[in-house]
Amino acid sequence: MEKSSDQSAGGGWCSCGGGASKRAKPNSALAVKQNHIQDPYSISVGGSGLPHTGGGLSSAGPRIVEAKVVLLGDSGVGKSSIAQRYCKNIFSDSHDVTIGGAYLQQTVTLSDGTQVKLHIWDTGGSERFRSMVSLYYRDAAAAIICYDITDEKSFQSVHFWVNEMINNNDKDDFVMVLAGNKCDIETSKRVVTTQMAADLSQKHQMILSETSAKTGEGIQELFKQIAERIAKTKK
Ligand SMILES: Nc1nc2c(ncn2[C@@H]2O[C@H](COP(=O)(O)OP(=O)(O)OP(=O)(O)O)[C@@H](O)[C@H]2O)c(=O)[nH]1
Ligand SMILES: [Mg+2]
Repeated sequence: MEKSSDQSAGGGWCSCGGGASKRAKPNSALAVKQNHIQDPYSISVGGSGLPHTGGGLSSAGPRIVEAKVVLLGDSGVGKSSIAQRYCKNIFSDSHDVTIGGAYLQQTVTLSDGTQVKLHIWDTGGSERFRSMVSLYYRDAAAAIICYDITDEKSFQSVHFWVNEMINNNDKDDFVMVLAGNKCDIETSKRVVTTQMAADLSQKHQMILSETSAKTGEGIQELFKQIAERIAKTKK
């Protein structure tokens, strides 16, 4: 794996007001029945936080919030690369297909001292894993729905992943983020414009972000924004 020290905290972030608003669950034929395989929720901590007083720091120590975050999207859009960049600051040019899901963890410290411990589930986007992926977003506090800005099909699939999340998540106040990845690739290859993404994110009340797992652009901001939203929701 190629090691990189590049962790740009550049642009790429655009919050379109989405987030943890309550969502109605539409009827969808796309909902997938859950299989009886290892339930990732039994190993991960769900969306619940620990007892706290509302402030970030108190005599009892910092407020600690724990939350489950799931990465969704078609195969090859860069979900694992985003997770690896964020948690390990590494990037690989190879596509190692994720089978089922992979777990990573990272803690974000907010400006008021609150520590948000993110339990990150990176899921496999390949069609053959779809039936098991629903296990990973059950009770997630946030979903990062990824597409590749050079691949229109992956953008069209966002509807599928949004419906999956809405129909299979037990909560109705989760945060949804739309992440357009691979924004380092030359402009002539881009097929999904920022405007197209902004329209879609507004429709589904999602936070919008453009990222590059390769350069690190937008990655830190993406997770920080999620942590802030989750911390706010749990007050
Ligand atoms: N240029 C560029 N390539 C990227 C970026 N992110 C990922 N890639 C490449 O895209 C390919 C797929 O990346 P993965 O992270 O494995 O994709 P994935 O979404 O996890 O795929 P599945 O596990 O099959 O669902 C790899 O060859 C990565 O190197 C990026 O930001 N920019
Ligand atoms: Mg993967």
